[in-house]
Amino acid sequence: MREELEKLKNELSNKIGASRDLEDLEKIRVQFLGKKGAITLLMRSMNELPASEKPLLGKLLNELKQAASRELDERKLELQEQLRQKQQEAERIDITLPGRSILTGRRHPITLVMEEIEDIFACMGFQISEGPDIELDYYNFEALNFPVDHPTRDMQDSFYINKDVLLRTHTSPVQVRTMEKMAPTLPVRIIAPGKVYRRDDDITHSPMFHQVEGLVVDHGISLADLKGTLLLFAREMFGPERQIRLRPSFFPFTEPSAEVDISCMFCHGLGCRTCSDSGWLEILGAGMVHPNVLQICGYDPELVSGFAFGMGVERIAMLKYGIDDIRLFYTNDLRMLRP
Ligand code: 2NL
Repeated sequence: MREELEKLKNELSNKIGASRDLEDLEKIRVQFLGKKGAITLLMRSMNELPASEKPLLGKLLNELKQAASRELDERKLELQEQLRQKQQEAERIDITLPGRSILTGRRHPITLVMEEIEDIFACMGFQISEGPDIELDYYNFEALNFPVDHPTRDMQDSFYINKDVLLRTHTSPVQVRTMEKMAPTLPVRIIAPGKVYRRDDDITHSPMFHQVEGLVVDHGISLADLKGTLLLFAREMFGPERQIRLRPSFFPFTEPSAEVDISCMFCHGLGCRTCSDSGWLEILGAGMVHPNVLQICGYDPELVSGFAFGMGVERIAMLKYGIDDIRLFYTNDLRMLRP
């Protein structure tokens, strides 16, 4: 019996020594210490031994069992450590490799300029108003005092969906809708930023572009209010030394109407290529809201008056960033978006 135990012990040690991984080792544990394992069976057969041999053999058997457990545990730790090392080796990160740089962008110049315009007017107490890009002829032309035979009402100049529906050619319909909702509440003090559409395509015109329009309606609004507001805007946008000038013009929805110029910030009024030697740059159109428009939108032109203006965002952005071809904004040149 003693010899048998010695043999079993050697056999176990050899097998443990030869085990290559944790599964191997588990199989060995079951072989010796499992329910039907060699050591377990021996312990069960103790009953059949003569009483005189029990104490000694029992002791030896217990020692064997403990030694087996210990050896198995030790080998298990060893194999676990081996496995851990192998995994670590496989997952090793070369911290000397250069990192992958994260591509960052920034807002498109059109968005930047539009937000800057919004901020300047928001500081003067204007609310931001928005409306649909697909508009009714009524809001785009009719309510704005356009005569039926006006050239932009022609199919050649605007994108019609049917005879009553088109892509808006300016953001004025947003202001008409806002007045219609608000009337007769005062004051109306809004700006309408957004996309507009016209059948135009060259280096200074795109079939889709952006506009910001502004509108103020209240008691006693005069051309002086318009001039003061636009002078403040010009100085915030293009520098504190800017001057503005108003030249007579015509729009169906304002009377009187004006083109508004700022003193050229490239040559400070001396004359240069950008301002065609005039010293002035045209940046927007404006005027006093036509009484017919006020009437249609629910305000009494005998009691209230208003001023309005409109500017092309692309034109402002081209002047501000020295961009000479409008199409650069829309051709996905990533230089437009690099920080
Ligand atoms: C331009 C000129 C302008 C307006 C837009 C307007 C809106 C209403 C009533 C009266 Cl609801 N006027 N807007 C007025 C004058 C000029 O835009 O050259 N835009 C690019």
